Amino acid sequence: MTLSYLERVRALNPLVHNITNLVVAPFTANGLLALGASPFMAYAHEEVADVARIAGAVVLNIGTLDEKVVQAIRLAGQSANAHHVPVVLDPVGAGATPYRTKTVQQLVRDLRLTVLRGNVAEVAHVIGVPWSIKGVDAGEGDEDRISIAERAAQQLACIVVITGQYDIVTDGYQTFLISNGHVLLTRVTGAGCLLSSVVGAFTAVAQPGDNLLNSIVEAVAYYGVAAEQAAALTAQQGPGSFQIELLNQLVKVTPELVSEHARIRQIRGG
Ligand code: ATP
Ligand code: TZP
Ligand code: MG
Ligand code: MG
Repeated sequence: MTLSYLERVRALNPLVHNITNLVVAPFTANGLLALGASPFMAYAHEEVADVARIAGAVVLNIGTLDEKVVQAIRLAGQSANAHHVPVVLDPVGAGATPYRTKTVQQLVRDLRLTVLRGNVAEVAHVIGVPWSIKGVDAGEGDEDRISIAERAAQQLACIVVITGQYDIVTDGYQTFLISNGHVLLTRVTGAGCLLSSVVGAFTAVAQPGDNLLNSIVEAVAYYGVAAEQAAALTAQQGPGSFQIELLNQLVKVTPELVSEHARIRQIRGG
């Protein structure tokens, strides 16, 4: 696979509209800037439709939801759908409470998603499969993770990214496993949320005729390679230094380094 979407993001500096949670907003904005995208956090009901319309991608994240945020998400998503702007949904904590599960299941009925990105428990609950979850962190479940990802992608007609020790990227018919990343990512809050926004930036630069699935695979591998580089430089110090170094590496990692270090395996389709 030629890995060139990263260069395109850096060249085009796409505007990424984020409606995200109050835990991760600054880290997400800094991570998008480090990648080479242009983050915009905008929540007011009076403006979200206008922002979504002009954005390269819209990233919707229910991490600290309330009814005002959910309505902002709905308005931004509807505007993005109407104007053919890609939509990424991060269903943070789906399954943790009935309110989160009900809200996210209603959102996926009302909006057309380009990408759904979450941990296995969150994606399972979006499609009504039981899986243990503690707050925003996935627990254990009985079903096969790959099958959950593929079923979710087929049901929602979108690309699904399930992250964890290894990452699954699928459109329901072609499926890739990516085993980059580092366990220190689990010690930094917002590592998953930032990845959702990075994925959003990659969807923003896809042109008609591009292979969107390949671009998402590249986004996930790029992020994992950046984390590996950051961990190699800071493992002795711990998660605080790692978090800062991750931002540095999101700037420094080149497409060539991604190609060299990516561990990508296609396990279905192709
Ligand atoms: P959770 O809340 O369950 O941690 P999340 O939304 O934070 O989910 P993660 O699944 O942690 O998202 O994924 C974020 C990034 O961390 C991804 O790049 C993923 O590959 C990486 N990652 C997660 N767990 C591990 C691990 N054990 N080893 C290596 N990388 C990991
Ligand atoms: N609580 C509500 S949202 C949030 C927390 C801790 C951030 C979750 O971020 P991530 O990327 O899913 O770990
Ligand atoms: Mg995590
Ligand atoms: Mg998450």
